[in-house]
Amino acid sequence: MTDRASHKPYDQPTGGWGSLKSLLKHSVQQGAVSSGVGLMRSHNKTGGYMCTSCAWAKPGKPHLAEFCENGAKATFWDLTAKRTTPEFFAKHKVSGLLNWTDHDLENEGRLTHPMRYDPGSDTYVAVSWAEAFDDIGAHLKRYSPKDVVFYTSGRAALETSYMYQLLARLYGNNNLPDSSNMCHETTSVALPQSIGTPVGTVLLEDFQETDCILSFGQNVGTNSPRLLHTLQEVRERDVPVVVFNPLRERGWEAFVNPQRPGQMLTNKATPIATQYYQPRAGSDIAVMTGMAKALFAWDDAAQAAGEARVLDDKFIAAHTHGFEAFEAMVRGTAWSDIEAACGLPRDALQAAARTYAEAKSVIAIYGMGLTQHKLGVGTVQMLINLLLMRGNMGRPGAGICPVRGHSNVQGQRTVGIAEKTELVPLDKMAERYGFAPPREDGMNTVEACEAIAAGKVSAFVGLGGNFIRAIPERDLMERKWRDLDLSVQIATKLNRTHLITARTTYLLPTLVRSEIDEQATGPQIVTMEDSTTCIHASRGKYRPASPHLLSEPAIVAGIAKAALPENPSVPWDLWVADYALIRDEIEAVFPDDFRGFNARLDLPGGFPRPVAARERIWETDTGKANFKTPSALHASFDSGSDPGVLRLITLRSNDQFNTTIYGDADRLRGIHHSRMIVMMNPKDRMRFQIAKNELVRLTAATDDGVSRSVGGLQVIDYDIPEGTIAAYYPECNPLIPLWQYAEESKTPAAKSVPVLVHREALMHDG
Ligand SMILES: Nc1nc2c(c(=O)[nH]1)N[C@H]1C(S)=C(S)[C@@H](COP(=O)(O)OP(=O)(O)OC[C@H]3O[C@@H](n4cnc5c(=O)[nH]c(N)nc54)[C@H](O)[C@@H]3O)O[C@H]1N2
Ligand SMILES: Nc1nc2c(c(=O)[nH]1)N[C@H]1C(S)=C(S)[C@@H](COP(=O)(O)OP(=O)(O)OC[C@H]3O[C@@H](n4cnc5c(=O)[nH]c(N)nc54)[C@H](O)[C@@H]3O)O[C@H]1N2
Ligand SMILES: [Mo]
Repeated sequence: MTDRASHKPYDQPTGGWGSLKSLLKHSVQQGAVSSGVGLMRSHNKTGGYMCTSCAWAKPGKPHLAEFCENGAKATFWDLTAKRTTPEFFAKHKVSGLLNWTDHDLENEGRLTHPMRYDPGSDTYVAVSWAEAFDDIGAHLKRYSPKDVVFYTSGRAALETSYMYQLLARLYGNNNLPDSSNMCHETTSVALPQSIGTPVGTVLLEDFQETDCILSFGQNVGTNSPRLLHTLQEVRERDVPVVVFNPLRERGWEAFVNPQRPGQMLTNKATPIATQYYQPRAGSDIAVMTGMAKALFAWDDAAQAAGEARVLDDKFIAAHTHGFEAFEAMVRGTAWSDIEAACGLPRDALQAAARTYAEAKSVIAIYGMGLTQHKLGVGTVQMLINLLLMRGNMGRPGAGICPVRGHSNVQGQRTVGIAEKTELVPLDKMAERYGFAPPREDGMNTVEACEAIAAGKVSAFVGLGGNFIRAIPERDLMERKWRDLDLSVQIATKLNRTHLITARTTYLLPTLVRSEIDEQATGPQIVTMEDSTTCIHASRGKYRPASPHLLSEPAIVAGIAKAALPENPSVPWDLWVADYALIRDEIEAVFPDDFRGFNARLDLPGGFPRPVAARERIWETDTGKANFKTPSALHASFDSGSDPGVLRLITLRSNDQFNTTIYGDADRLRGIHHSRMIVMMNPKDRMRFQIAKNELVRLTAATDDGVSRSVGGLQVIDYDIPEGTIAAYYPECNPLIPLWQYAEESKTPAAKSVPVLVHREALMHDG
């Protein structure tokens, strides 16, 4: 990779030829065993495998190609011809590999053998599975159970996840942090308080009936491109789409569907957003307060004139609680404060509110732009308030639609991966497996980091993911990680977490979802839950990357058998031989969600779990849908009135899946050749007397005595509000203090991090 970035705003649509070109490039570079044709046959199709990229819904009547550029990229990288073998590890000392980039590490291809770190030679050496399990088991037996952490990244299937949470509980803790702790945990905390469900209420068919879509803080073109198929259909019915995002994300602007030959030939894009607003980072509560204020004013006028109400007063009276306090807050907030907080003028917010008020049924979509803030929970609840004002909950074409990240992140929670005991049917598990489950809440991701930093964790088992790259406070965490006694990493590709070794470190390679999972009773099926609560079966189609790989259920069982006393009610080997038996266990423990599980696996479009709020049944403390009044207009950490403090958004490029970096092209933002950039409004750049493309260093604007900094960032003039800047995750994670997380959900506040900017030239000059 070259180190200087180029930037030329991208004027092409999302999808279209640009996406086909990129897809082809990755197919060739990875020499993948799959091809476009293979993808068309099996990808996201009933009888095929489910995409490992995002969690967006898979329709019952799939398109000819039910995949997108980024799903295809993820699959080509999974099915790559490249291999990271014992010979590779023999050639490369781990301390040397620490200088490699994220891209270069994973670009070595699939791991092939179980490996153990050998401190003497500073290399990984191959071990047998039996040896690995025996030693891991012997280690685990030595620790106090509360000192071990069982992390999951959101890819593992429902079957694996169920076994994994049972392993943790039989071992003696609820320490089950999940990637969702860094992601939609805010949703999982906010929605139950407001509407009594931890998940979204919208099904794919609601998009056919909706009259308006509001979108906040989600980058559809990159992170859930298949949703664009749905949005295109929505736009063809002339339904307005109102977008709030500090950046003008290309996916929300223009889309050419690669599956429509006519559209490909003319390259005439479907415009997606009908209104696009660019608020400051962290200011969505102010935006929504402004919209609500407009609704109240129009409702007053309508009542005075004896016309139809703007608010759904009948719904509010019959179904909600807390309206008066919410109304008082909105009416009591001055327009000038709202405008100052979000940087948008009153008439812009009124125009957005007008579109909302004129639509009968409205869907609100959101992503990390709302969840990863100090007041993320309050922000999501404010969005619910807006929907409740007009009864947009629990009827067709309306509701809340959090767009989840990892392909089974939502499902893992459903089957018991949770550190909070109140979310898990422990009594049922106690009875079924004849044991006394630990009753104390376990650690989430931030708490696990705190405990590791405090030297209180003995062992960390990671079921997928790249923990150290994904979390905040990287410098401290990399140092403290070395004090762990044991690190066990179940993975498909080499990443930096594997290179920060503990006293004993194992790297256990596993299958990817598109590979055939052959067990004693034949090829196995696994299942996952999409963003809209629908459960799908997935069958691998390709030969495993190496004969030495084990499936995730087999690895979990291997560790469990070595670490735990025998328990006849938990027949690990039988479960691994036939995953249908695990599904029976899931059904027995979660009967409402999984009734008839094995029989309903292949329902086209998946089978939806019941969500009470869809029926206007509110499983909340009040038995009603709760209006929740936000505590402030701005959701980020207070940076005072110092104009030198900027709010940094850390986000994804179009060429990465989280910490897996496919390349350095962020095509949809027109940024190429380097990820070490910071997007800045030219007015800010000039205010700080920074030259175009100059290199700068960012430091966290904190006064806790810790210095947090990232240098070598090239400033790029960008269409972004003044005072807000943006740069890539994971490069900028060292800037995020561990204590800057969302209140209540503890989701790290990765959007609107308060930072200072320094010119590198000046720093060198002295
Ligand atoms: N190809 C690909 N697909 C992915 C992923 C990937 O890395 N690559 N990751 C997966 C995962 S785990 C997840 S969680 C999702 C993430 O998908 P997204 O939720 O889209 O997450 P980000 O890329 O972090 O982008 C957040 C968006 O919010 C905007 N934003 C930032 N701050 C604010 C704010 O204060 N207010 C508003 N209104 N907007 C704001 C940013 O400009 C950006 O457009 O995608 C999933 N899908
Ligand atoms: N600053 C900042 N930080 C963030 C975010 C942000 O927006 N900004 N986003 C946060 C979010 S939303 C998330 S979800 C986290 C992501 O955190 P993680 O989920 O921990 O990270 P990933 O990058 O998805 O993990 C990639 C690794 O998973 C392994 N892997 C891939 N497929 C499989 C598989 O099928 N099985 C197994 N066992 N392993 C597999 C590979 O070895 C690969 O290297 O990061 C969070 N961190
Ligand atoms: Mo995520």
